[in-house]
Amino acid sequence: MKEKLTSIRQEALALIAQDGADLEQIKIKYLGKKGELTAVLRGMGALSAEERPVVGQLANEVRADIEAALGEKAQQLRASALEAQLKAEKLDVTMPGSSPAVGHLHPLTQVQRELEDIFIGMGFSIAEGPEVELDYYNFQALNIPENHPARDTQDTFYIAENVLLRSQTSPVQVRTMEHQKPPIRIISPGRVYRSDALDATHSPLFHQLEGLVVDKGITMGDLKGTLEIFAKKMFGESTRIRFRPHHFPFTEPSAEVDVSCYVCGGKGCRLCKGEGWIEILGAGMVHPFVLSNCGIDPEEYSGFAFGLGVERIAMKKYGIDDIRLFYENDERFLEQF
Ligand code: 2NM
Repeated sequence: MKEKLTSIRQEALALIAQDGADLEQIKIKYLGKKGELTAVLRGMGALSAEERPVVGQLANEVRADIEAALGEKAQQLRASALEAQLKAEKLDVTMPGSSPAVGHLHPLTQVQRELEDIFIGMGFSIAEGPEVELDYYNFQALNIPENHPARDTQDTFYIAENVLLRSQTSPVQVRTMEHQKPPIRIISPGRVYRSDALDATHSPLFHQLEGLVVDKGITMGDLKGTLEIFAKKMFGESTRIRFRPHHFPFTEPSAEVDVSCYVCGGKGCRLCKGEGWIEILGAGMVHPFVLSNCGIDPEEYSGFAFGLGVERIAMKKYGIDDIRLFYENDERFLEQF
């Protein structure tokens, strides 16, 4: 029986020592109710009175040894499992992080803000108004009566007979003159609409920035000086401007205004198509009819106004040849600005 007990111990300890030993299974096999050690103890009744305590003690030692080995092995397994887990979850805090993608303003918004900042710096305030306008404010008050040819070049979208999408931001200027006494010094940036087919240079929705100054004694000299400062701030200090006679129904006299080419300085290049000049805005002295339509006495006050297209300026500034790129929201285009 002693030999049996020693061989049980040897066998059990060898099994426990093996890699991947199933400890629960080993415990049942040797120490369980139907286990091998229990079977030996049950057979002790057949022993003599002298042998019984000796075998009993050995059996207890074997049980204690097996339990101790099981406990130790279980401890080892837990430790190596923890080590493996820590290794797998190791975090290297010195690794470079992945920075979140940060967006930015749309190029048209950037250019509009740049324009606004220049005029705010010259004492202008920003005025806003509705995009859905009355025929009166978009045309009639601006000296464009029904059947005037300017209604063709500024054809827009009608909501009702006398309600339309504004074709320019001038109605904002009219509304301002109606309720504000001179001196007036405002710019009106915003969306405008024309019934034009979309192509590389036209869009049925685009953005304008118009300016208006009304006070006593305002002259064409004030207009030229203001636009010259604007051109230098926008296109560089060496920029010159040039007025070409033109016609607008709401200004008299009227002009188209060019800036000297900021790429070639006026010699002629690809950007200015060999001209040396780039057309950027329209301007003029506010027509006396427009002033009196708005309740301002043209005998007492005079004013100048100008208007420019934000897309046009942005296209020149960035060398973009297709206006549609601004509206497609293709990130490969937008991320370049
Ligand atoms: C332009 C060109 C010339 C203009 C005129 C007015 C108003 F309301 F005062 F009459 N606002 N804007 C104007 C003048 C706009 O855009 C090319």
